[in-house]
Amino acid sequence: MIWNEEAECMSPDERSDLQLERLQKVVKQAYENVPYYRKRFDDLGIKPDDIQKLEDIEKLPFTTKDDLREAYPFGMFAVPQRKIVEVHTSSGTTGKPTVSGYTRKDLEVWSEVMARGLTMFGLTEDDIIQNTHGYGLFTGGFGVHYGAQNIGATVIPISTGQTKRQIEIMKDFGTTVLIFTPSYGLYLAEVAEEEGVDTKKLNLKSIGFGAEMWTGEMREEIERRFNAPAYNIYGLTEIMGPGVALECEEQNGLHVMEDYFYPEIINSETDETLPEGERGEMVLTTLTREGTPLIRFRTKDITALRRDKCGCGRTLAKMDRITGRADDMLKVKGVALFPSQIEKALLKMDEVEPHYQIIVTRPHHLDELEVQVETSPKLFSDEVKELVAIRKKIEDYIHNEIGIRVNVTLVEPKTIPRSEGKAVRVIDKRKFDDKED
Ligand code: DLL
Repeated sequence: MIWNEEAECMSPDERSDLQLERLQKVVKQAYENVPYYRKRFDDLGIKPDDIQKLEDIEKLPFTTKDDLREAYPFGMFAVPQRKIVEVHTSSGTTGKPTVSGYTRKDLEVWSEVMARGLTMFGLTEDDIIQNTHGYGLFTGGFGVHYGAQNIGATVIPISTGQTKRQIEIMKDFGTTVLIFTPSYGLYLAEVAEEEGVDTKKLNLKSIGFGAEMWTGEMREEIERRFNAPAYNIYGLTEIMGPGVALECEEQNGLHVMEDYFYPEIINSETDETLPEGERGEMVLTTLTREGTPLIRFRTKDITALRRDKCGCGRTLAKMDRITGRADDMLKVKGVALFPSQIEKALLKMDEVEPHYQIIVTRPHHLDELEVQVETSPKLFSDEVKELVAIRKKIEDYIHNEIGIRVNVTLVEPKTIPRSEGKAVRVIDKRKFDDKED
């Protein structure tokens, strides 16, 4: 089934016309109503009228997460605040988050794109969908909720956590569609097994999962454990939340909701736009967003776009699943963090050297973060009692900085490998790129 055949199966020419019309409008709105865009455009000598064809988008400046942080909290709103009916923020726990503001119409678009995606997963009004995404400032909970209700399915807004209860409800309510982040899904399966519940025998017909990177192996494991196909959901707070792109039954790339979000792939070093099929950084422009319209937002997510015919009949371009980042952002337990935040915490302490390495693993399907820190030579000869106290102190400092608890290991002075160029700060053992392994 296709939720909105007219929009999803439109001819490429018709769609380009629609995109251009919407692009011209959104650029004008941003220029007229967001001082940040007016200044950027004026500095570059660009006027909204310069957009005469879709390729003219390349004349426009990029918007970055830092630009949004500077406009914190409401500086990017293109409408008066009374027109904003909901806000969400990015998941970073410290520093200023980025704020996304939604008008009533923006929420309608959100529920439309999510309804399209959930229909791809087979959701109908006869289904019972259990949404384990967090409801709150995180966009996962509400995005899925709006889309599922638009379809008319029965939503169980259980949110994250309470894992045993999730399993009980799944069984008792006869959940048919389950939504989770891949790591939480695998954890859920593990707990179910411990509880003696056979997840293969549940009533599930499909699964939607996203919000973080995963491997082909992880998908196989999820599908095997729950005995249901699992479909990828991509999105980001700044643009909308989940619903920017979703996977159809072909399970081979995600259809980008191009009539609402204009995708480009660029070389993140040279900023050049790349042709179809080449891997690079995804840049997105919101085509109808009223609350916080964004022009050429640099997602830092690495992917490629493809326009070959899809067996499902949709003509929306497809993006490959995300397998890397153009920066060193890590998503650990669903929280975005940068190694620099850990460094900042370490620099506050006299007892340790600023030589550290972050090791991310996923031992029981849940992320674990270990920070190895070199002690100073003096400290290393101290008593164990002292070392334990220091370790606790570092853990507290880091917790304070990034909002999640990590395991700190103190290592001997000069044992963390030095590098000639960029230091290798992060060793991510979760391995997301099957192709490169
Ligand atoms: O994670 C939105 C979302 C919620 C997507 C629920 C899917 C399901 P943020 O917290 O702002 O928003 O994080 C956005 O997460 O730039 C990617 O790096 C990463 N990400 C999101 N979806 C995927 C995915 C939500 N399917 C950032 N695969 C993005 C890989 C993903 N990475």
